Amino acid sequence: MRYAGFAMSACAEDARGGARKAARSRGGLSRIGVAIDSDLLEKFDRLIRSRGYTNRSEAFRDLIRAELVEQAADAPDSPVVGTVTLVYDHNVRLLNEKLVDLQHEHYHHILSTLHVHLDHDHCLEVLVLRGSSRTVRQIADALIATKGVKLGRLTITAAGAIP
Ligand code: NI
Repeated sequence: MRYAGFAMSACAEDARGGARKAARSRGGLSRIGVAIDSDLLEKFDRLIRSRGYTNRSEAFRDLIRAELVEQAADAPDSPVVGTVTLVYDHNVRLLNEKLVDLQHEHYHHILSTLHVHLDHDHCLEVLVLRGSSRTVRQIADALIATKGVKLGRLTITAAGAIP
């Protein structure tokens, strides 16, 4: 076991003003110490370095936030914002019409759409949806499952305050 030194890095970072996100939170900044296996810590350091983090505290806070948002979005009635990315072949008969019909059925949940003509055959669409977690997932599933849609992905984030 090795002491990971989160408290120290949090202090140093604070002095540089890098912890603005945390400092702005209502509760102020708490400093904690975390005991962690050396092997696990090395893996964690490698992971966060590969993702561009320059200190553990920021990575640690972002991981906690992501878990909290994910847990909140698991509840079907939670208000969420979802981003749906679709790639489809616009030559597939009636596909465009089907996707547009689906979107108009749920127009009050669709905040914005972006259409990019990827190449001669393929279109990329990005939709931003807002609603309950259940509704956003249902709309996304219907769009992604439409015949002719080659790739589809939904990313959900909390619609309210991010912790
Ligand atoms: Ni297109």
